[in-house]
Amino acid sequence: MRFLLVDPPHKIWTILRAWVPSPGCLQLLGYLEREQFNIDYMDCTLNENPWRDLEEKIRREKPDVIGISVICTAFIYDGMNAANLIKAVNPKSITIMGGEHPSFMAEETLRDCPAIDYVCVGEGEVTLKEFLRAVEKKEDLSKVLGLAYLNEKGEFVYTGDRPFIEDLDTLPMPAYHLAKMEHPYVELPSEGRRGLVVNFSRGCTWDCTFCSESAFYKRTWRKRSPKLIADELQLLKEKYNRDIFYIGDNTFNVTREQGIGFIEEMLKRKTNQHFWLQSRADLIIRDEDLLDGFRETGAYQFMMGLEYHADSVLKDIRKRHTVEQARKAMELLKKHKLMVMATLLIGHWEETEEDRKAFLKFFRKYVDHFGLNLITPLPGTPLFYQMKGQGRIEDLDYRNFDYLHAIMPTKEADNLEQVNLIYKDIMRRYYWRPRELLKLFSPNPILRHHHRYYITKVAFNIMMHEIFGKPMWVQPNYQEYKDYLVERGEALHERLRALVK
Ligand code: B12
Ligand code: SF4
Repeated sequence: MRFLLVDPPHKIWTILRAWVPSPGCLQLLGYLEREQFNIDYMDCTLNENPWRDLEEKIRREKPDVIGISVICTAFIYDGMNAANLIKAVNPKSITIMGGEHPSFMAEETLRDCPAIDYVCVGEGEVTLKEFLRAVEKKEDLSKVLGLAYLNEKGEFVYTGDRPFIEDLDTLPMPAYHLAKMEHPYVELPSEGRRGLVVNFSRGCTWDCTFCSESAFYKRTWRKRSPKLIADELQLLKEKYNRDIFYIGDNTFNVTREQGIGFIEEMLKRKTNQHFWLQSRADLIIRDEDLLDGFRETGAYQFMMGLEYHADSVLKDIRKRHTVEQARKAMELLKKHKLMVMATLLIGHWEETEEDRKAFLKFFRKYVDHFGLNLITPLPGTPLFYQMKGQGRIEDLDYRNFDYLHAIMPTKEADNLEQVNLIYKDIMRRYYWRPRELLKLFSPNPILRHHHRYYITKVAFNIMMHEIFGKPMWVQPNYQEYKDYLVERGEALHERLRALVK
């Protein structure tokens, strides 16, 4: 039986132009390979003609089962369109979709897109293995935990929660050999050419209301042990020449032991690699004595979800740190010569122009990288249900659920366009300051590189667009599915056209 895992054609992270294989897909593939399945992988984000190439591959190879990975809500329609195309080309291929969004919205996803046969709810490895075995042996799929589907009567069936894998160290190394690691697109240009995104833990023990990660992993946290992390980083250096990483673990040092273990292991290996890690303000304060150690391993930046400058808002979103802690954490990072990347959330209901002035004043003093986001009620999160209940979600086009588009109005800005303008205005006010432009000449090579990249490639492009109407940068190989269908002409019949998202 042949299984193909597809990362469907979707937009890359335009704001930093990060173009990397999905760590989740590579982990799934490594696991299935160890279980000796006949597997294949297609990361459509790297194809020059992604829809055409996907179509040709399905037509040529007719895989028995095709998995579609959707890691962001914003990609759900891309995943659905991939399923539609697959079924149009080979109706016999069984499709199964996985990822956070379809897990949370399994019934909606299945009803919205009949081309998806199954949804894997939750963590994928064991469910997918059991699913593929059951398909192979024609066994009863209702016995496979973690599956959702519509039965012959069209009723929604959920087979029950799949327990989490207890020990992530039992998972094999992600299947980097199946990714196109040498493809020229695969890089993190804002950080450096040989960049990559990796992931060594799952979940988080906090419960911020807007966080889909904590909801998906039910407020639990599991991690790979430092030795295996170091093995993976070393392999990436030696075999793939990768030396700068965005470590995607939402909260890297949930325990001190994890931080200490990482530092000890990486100092032993001396791989001369560089890391952008993520953490929380309270954990940075707790682990102040480890910050020099982190820097010596090659860590250059901590990204923290500092979100806002007012305790009332932090309380409202259950952030469980205070403004004072945020300030202290930023000061400590600076003191230990680590860069501060703050991810921030604006667009709160009560927010006023005065608040935004105070917000900018507070953060611009410390922040090296300004990760401005608009608060987004991601499906599955407490915020989503809360906002839905209050009727505040005004845009239900999931394409826009990327933290960069307004989804909800505020009390003051009662239409979404106004909120979008507020976002752009803050970006402008932050970046076009002499102090920010001076970073272009910073003695810190990583900061200098990042700013040169961001200001010259991204911000300048946006400014030229806004002032002179010059075209914005577009991902050269991204194509809307509907445009592909137009290009491809009459070949697809009406029924399938109607399903296009
Ligand atoms: C890697 C990553 C990226 C990469 C994506 C690369 C790629 N090719 O897809 C980059 C850096 C480009 C990226 C970009 C963005 N990302 Co991102 N990213 C991550 C990150 C750090 C790791 C994901 C991961 O690998 N997790 C580990 C694996 C094991 O988990 P997993 O992917 O969920 O996969 C498991 C299951 O879901 C399931 N599964 C997944 N696929 C499939 C398929 C099948 C068939 C089956 C059976 C099962 C299955 O099994 C897997 C293994 O158990 C997560 C944060 C995190 N720590 O999870 C955020 C995250 C996924 N990103 C997120 C977001 C919002 C974005 C952005 C919109 C930017 C932003 N503002 O933050 C952009 C999207 C760009 C755009 N076009 O709009 C959110 C998504 C929230 C949501 N529900 O939408 C997350 C959760 C971060 C967060 N907490 O906010 N991202
Ligand atoms: S601390 Fe970060 S990862 Fe943890 S629940 Fe809050 S937003 Fe999510």
